[in-house]
Amino acid sequence: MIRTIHASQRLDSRGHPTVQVRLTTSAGVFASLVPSGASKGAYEAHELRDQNPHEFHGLGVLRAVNNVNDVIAPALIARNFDCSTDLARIDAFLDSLDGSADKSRLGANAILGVSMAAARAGAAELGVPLYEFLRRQAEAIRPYILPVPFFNVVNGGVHAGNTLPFQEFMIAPVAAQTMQVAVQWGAEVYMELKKVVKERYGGQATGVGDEGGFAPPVSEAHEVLELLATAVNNCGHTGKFEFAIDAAATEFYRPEEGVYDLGFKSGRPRIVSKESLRELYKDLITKYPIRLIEDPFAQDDWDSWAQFHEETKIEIVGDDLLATNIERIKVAVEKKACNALLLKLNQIGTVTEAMNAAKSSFDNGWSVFVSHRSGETTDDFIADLAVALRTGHLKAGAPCRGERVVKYNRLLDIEEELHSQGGLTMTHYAGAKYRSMDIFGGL
Ligand code: 2PG
Ligand code: MG
Repeated sequence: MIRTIHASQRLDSRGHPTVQVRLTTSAGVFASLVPSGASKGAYEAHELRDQNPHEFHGLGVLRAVNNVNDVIAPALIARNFDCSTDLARIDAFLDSLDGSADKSRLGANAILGVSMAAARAGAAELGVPLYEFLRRQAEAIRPYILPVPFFNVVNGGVHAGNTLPFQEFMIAPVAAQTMQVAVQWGAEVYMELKKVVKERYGGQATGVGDEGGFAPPVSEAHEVLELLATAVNNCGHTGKFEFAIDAAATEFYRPEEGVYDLGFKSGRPRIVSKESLRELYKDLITKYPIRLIEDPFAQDDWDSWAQFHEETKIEIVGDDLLATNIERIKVAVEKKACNALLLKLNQIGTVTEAMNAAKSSFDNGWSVFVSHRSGETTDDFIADLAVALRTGHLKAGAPCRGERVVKYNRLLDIEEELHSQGGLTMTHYAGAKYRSMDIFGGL
């Protein structure tokens, strides 16, 4: 039974206010911190901000905090839910208490904080780790799968001050055999990349963006991919990594004209047609080991998505396109727009709905890629979530900045814990098979 629920305003990794929740049961106190995006899609659940220009430039979350303390806490406590068995019911109750279609009344940031803390309480009451509690909730099979970490080592788009239009350039150590080796290789390439960036662009270029990746003064994707290839080769890791891009193309789409502006950050337009953008991706895929592209097109440019999907075999991940929303997933399946879901808890607002979005994606033969937000916290919930749902891959930024490495460190803890309990029969690192994993089977 829940005894108390208390929310407070705290800071995220950008120094913006966010919601912290502390939920108490007989098993202890369980906390959560809610993340926040910068390249937000139009179909995401509503993040409630105070809009008071005199505090935090309007970004305060005291209304969301008060909604937890004054509305959610009394109503939820009165229902006598048991966190160990009732997470789905708790989440459904939170959704109905809000009553709006996009959680705009109470705020998805208020609701998610409570949902995550309730899941932690449920795990503690059963005496199991969070990943095991979430696995049971999702009715996922075992063995556990440790996800391939997609390290975002070069930042662009709205996550960095350079003129690079694409938002994220990721490296994935698919040839590693364990999470421990995967993280080591990722960190080695990251350190080497710093040297390469410094040699080419000077020491000032080694500052990092919102997700811990470098943000050198480049504008072209192929320049970045050259840097990545050089760093990987210098480390002796040739052939062991796949590359991935999150273009976050909604940010540079011009819907009135139906074109994309690759110069959107430089003040000098560099207009490309949908066809040229598609050709650019295809060219990059043939030249570099790119196996995943996220948001190659804008959230409403369905035809471009479908055409690109038909023409390439790589993983095409819907982020803004899907917003972790089952209704959007249905449309995307119908239109054959993509073949993978980007799973972000705060896009939908409860743990249960996010898990249902993952299940529906797996049901349709897609893969699922778990994600952090660019405004993150030291909460490591998504590491357990990725293991629980057997998603095979996850992105949590560079192997740098506390709010990023806390997720990778948690995955190392989980691996160590599982190895010490059951050896390799209990757990596998997904490796190159990350796309064929799901809650029902694989490996
Ligand atoms: C994305 C995310 C996380 P943001 O676009 O995938 O990397 O960025 O949280 O800013 O939406
Ligand atoms: Mg994205």
